[in-house]
Amino acid sequence: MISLDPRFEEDFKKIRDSGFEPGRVVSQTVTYEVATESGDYTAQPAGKLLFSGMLPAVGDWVALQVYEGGAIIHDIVPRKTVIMRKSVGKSSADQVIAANLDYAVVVMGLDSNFNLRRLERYTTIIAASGAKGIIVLSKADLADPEEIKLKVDHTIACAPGLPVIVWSDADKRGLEELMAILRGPATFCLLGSSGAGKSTLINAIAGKPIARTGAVRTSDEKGKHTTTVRTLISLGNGIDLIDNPGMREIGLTSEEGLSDAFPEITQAAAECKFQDCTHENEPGCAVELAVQEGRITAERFASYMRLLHESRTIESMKSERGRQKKKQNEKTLAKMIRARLKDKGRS
Ligand SMILES: Nc1nc2c(ncn2[C@@H]2O[C@H](COP(=O)(O)OP(=O)(O)O)[C@@H](O)[C@H]2O)c(=O)[nH]1
Ligand SMILES: [Mg+2]
Ligand SMILES: [Zn+2]
Repeated sequence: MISLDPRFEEDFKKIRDSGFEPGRVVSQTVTYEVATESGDYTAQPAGKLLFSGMLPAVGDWVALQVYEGGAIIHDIVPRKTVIMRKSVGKSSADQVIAANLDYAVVVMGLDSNFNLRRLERYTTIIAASGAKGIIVLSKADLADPEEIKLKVDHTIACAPGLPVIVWSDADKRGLEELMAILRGPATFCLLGSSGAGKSTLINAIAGKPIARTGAVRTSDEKGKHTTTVRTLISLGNGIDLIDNPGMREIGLTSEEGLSDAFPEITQAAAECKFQDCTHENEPGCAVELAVQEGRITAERFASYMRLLHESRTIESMKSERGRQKKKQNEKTLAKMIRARLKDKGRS
């Protein structure tokens, strides 16, 4: 059971008018779990959705048809936000992490987990998603005040404009600050590497142990993956959490988000002599000048260029795949037409 987000009321009305029930996808395995006001159902997507390739994701609001023994998802409400990453491995395909998120909370430890370059990856995919980013620096009890201050300053510089909250489960500092931002109705997710303290934070937000926390195994240095399926959990007060399985790789799906995640570079680039300046030894490059003058740090510039090259490689892989697919479809079609003509010739 779920209470419906009043911000989608118009969409829900349309769904009811067409004889369906509004619901939200709360988990996805082979089938979908959809929660509605009347109960939870295991559902299959309608053929129409399968053919269009537009499949529901956790967090989607959907039009559900409930019948005895099952349910069918007929339609997906247009997503307000969608957070994506490149699917793991060599494939260039996009993978939807979650839909209709208001906030994406990056959890990063103030211990050895602290990594600004990884943070920039997160803020880029968050900027591309349309959700608002929040940075939580966890395990503050493991660092001394001076170290915390330094790391907070670096974090602010690498996540311009985003709130940065220092949090410790030991004394619960920072929790109130975070809860003041996560006001319902709101859906949020936590991003961060295994062992960063996501599950511990979830339990603190929920006020009860709903997520399993795992000590970092020392034998193989990997955090235990305690979350295996992406699920939406209602924490009360209209706050919904989408819990992700741990993510080792966070590849960009496009160039989108980079300009927002690196505003100082975007700003400087507007002053480059050439509009299509690559910022690599070009005459009149305002970005390189800003780096030389220390207005943009060398680390931020290098990070930006790395992510830019990575996203462009992915984009060209995707368009190449699209071209190949189109060619394949045209070939299949031509074959079909030839076969038809042959049949006609026979009859
Ligand atoms: N000292 C300290 N340890 C923490 C804190 N938060 C989490 N941990 C520990 O870090 C480990 C990983 O935490 P967990 O929440 O499971 O991380 P997850 O993999 O991101 O979900 C566990 O052993 C937690 O007890 C904290 O604020 N302070
Ligand atoms: Mg966890
Ligand atoms: Zn330039």
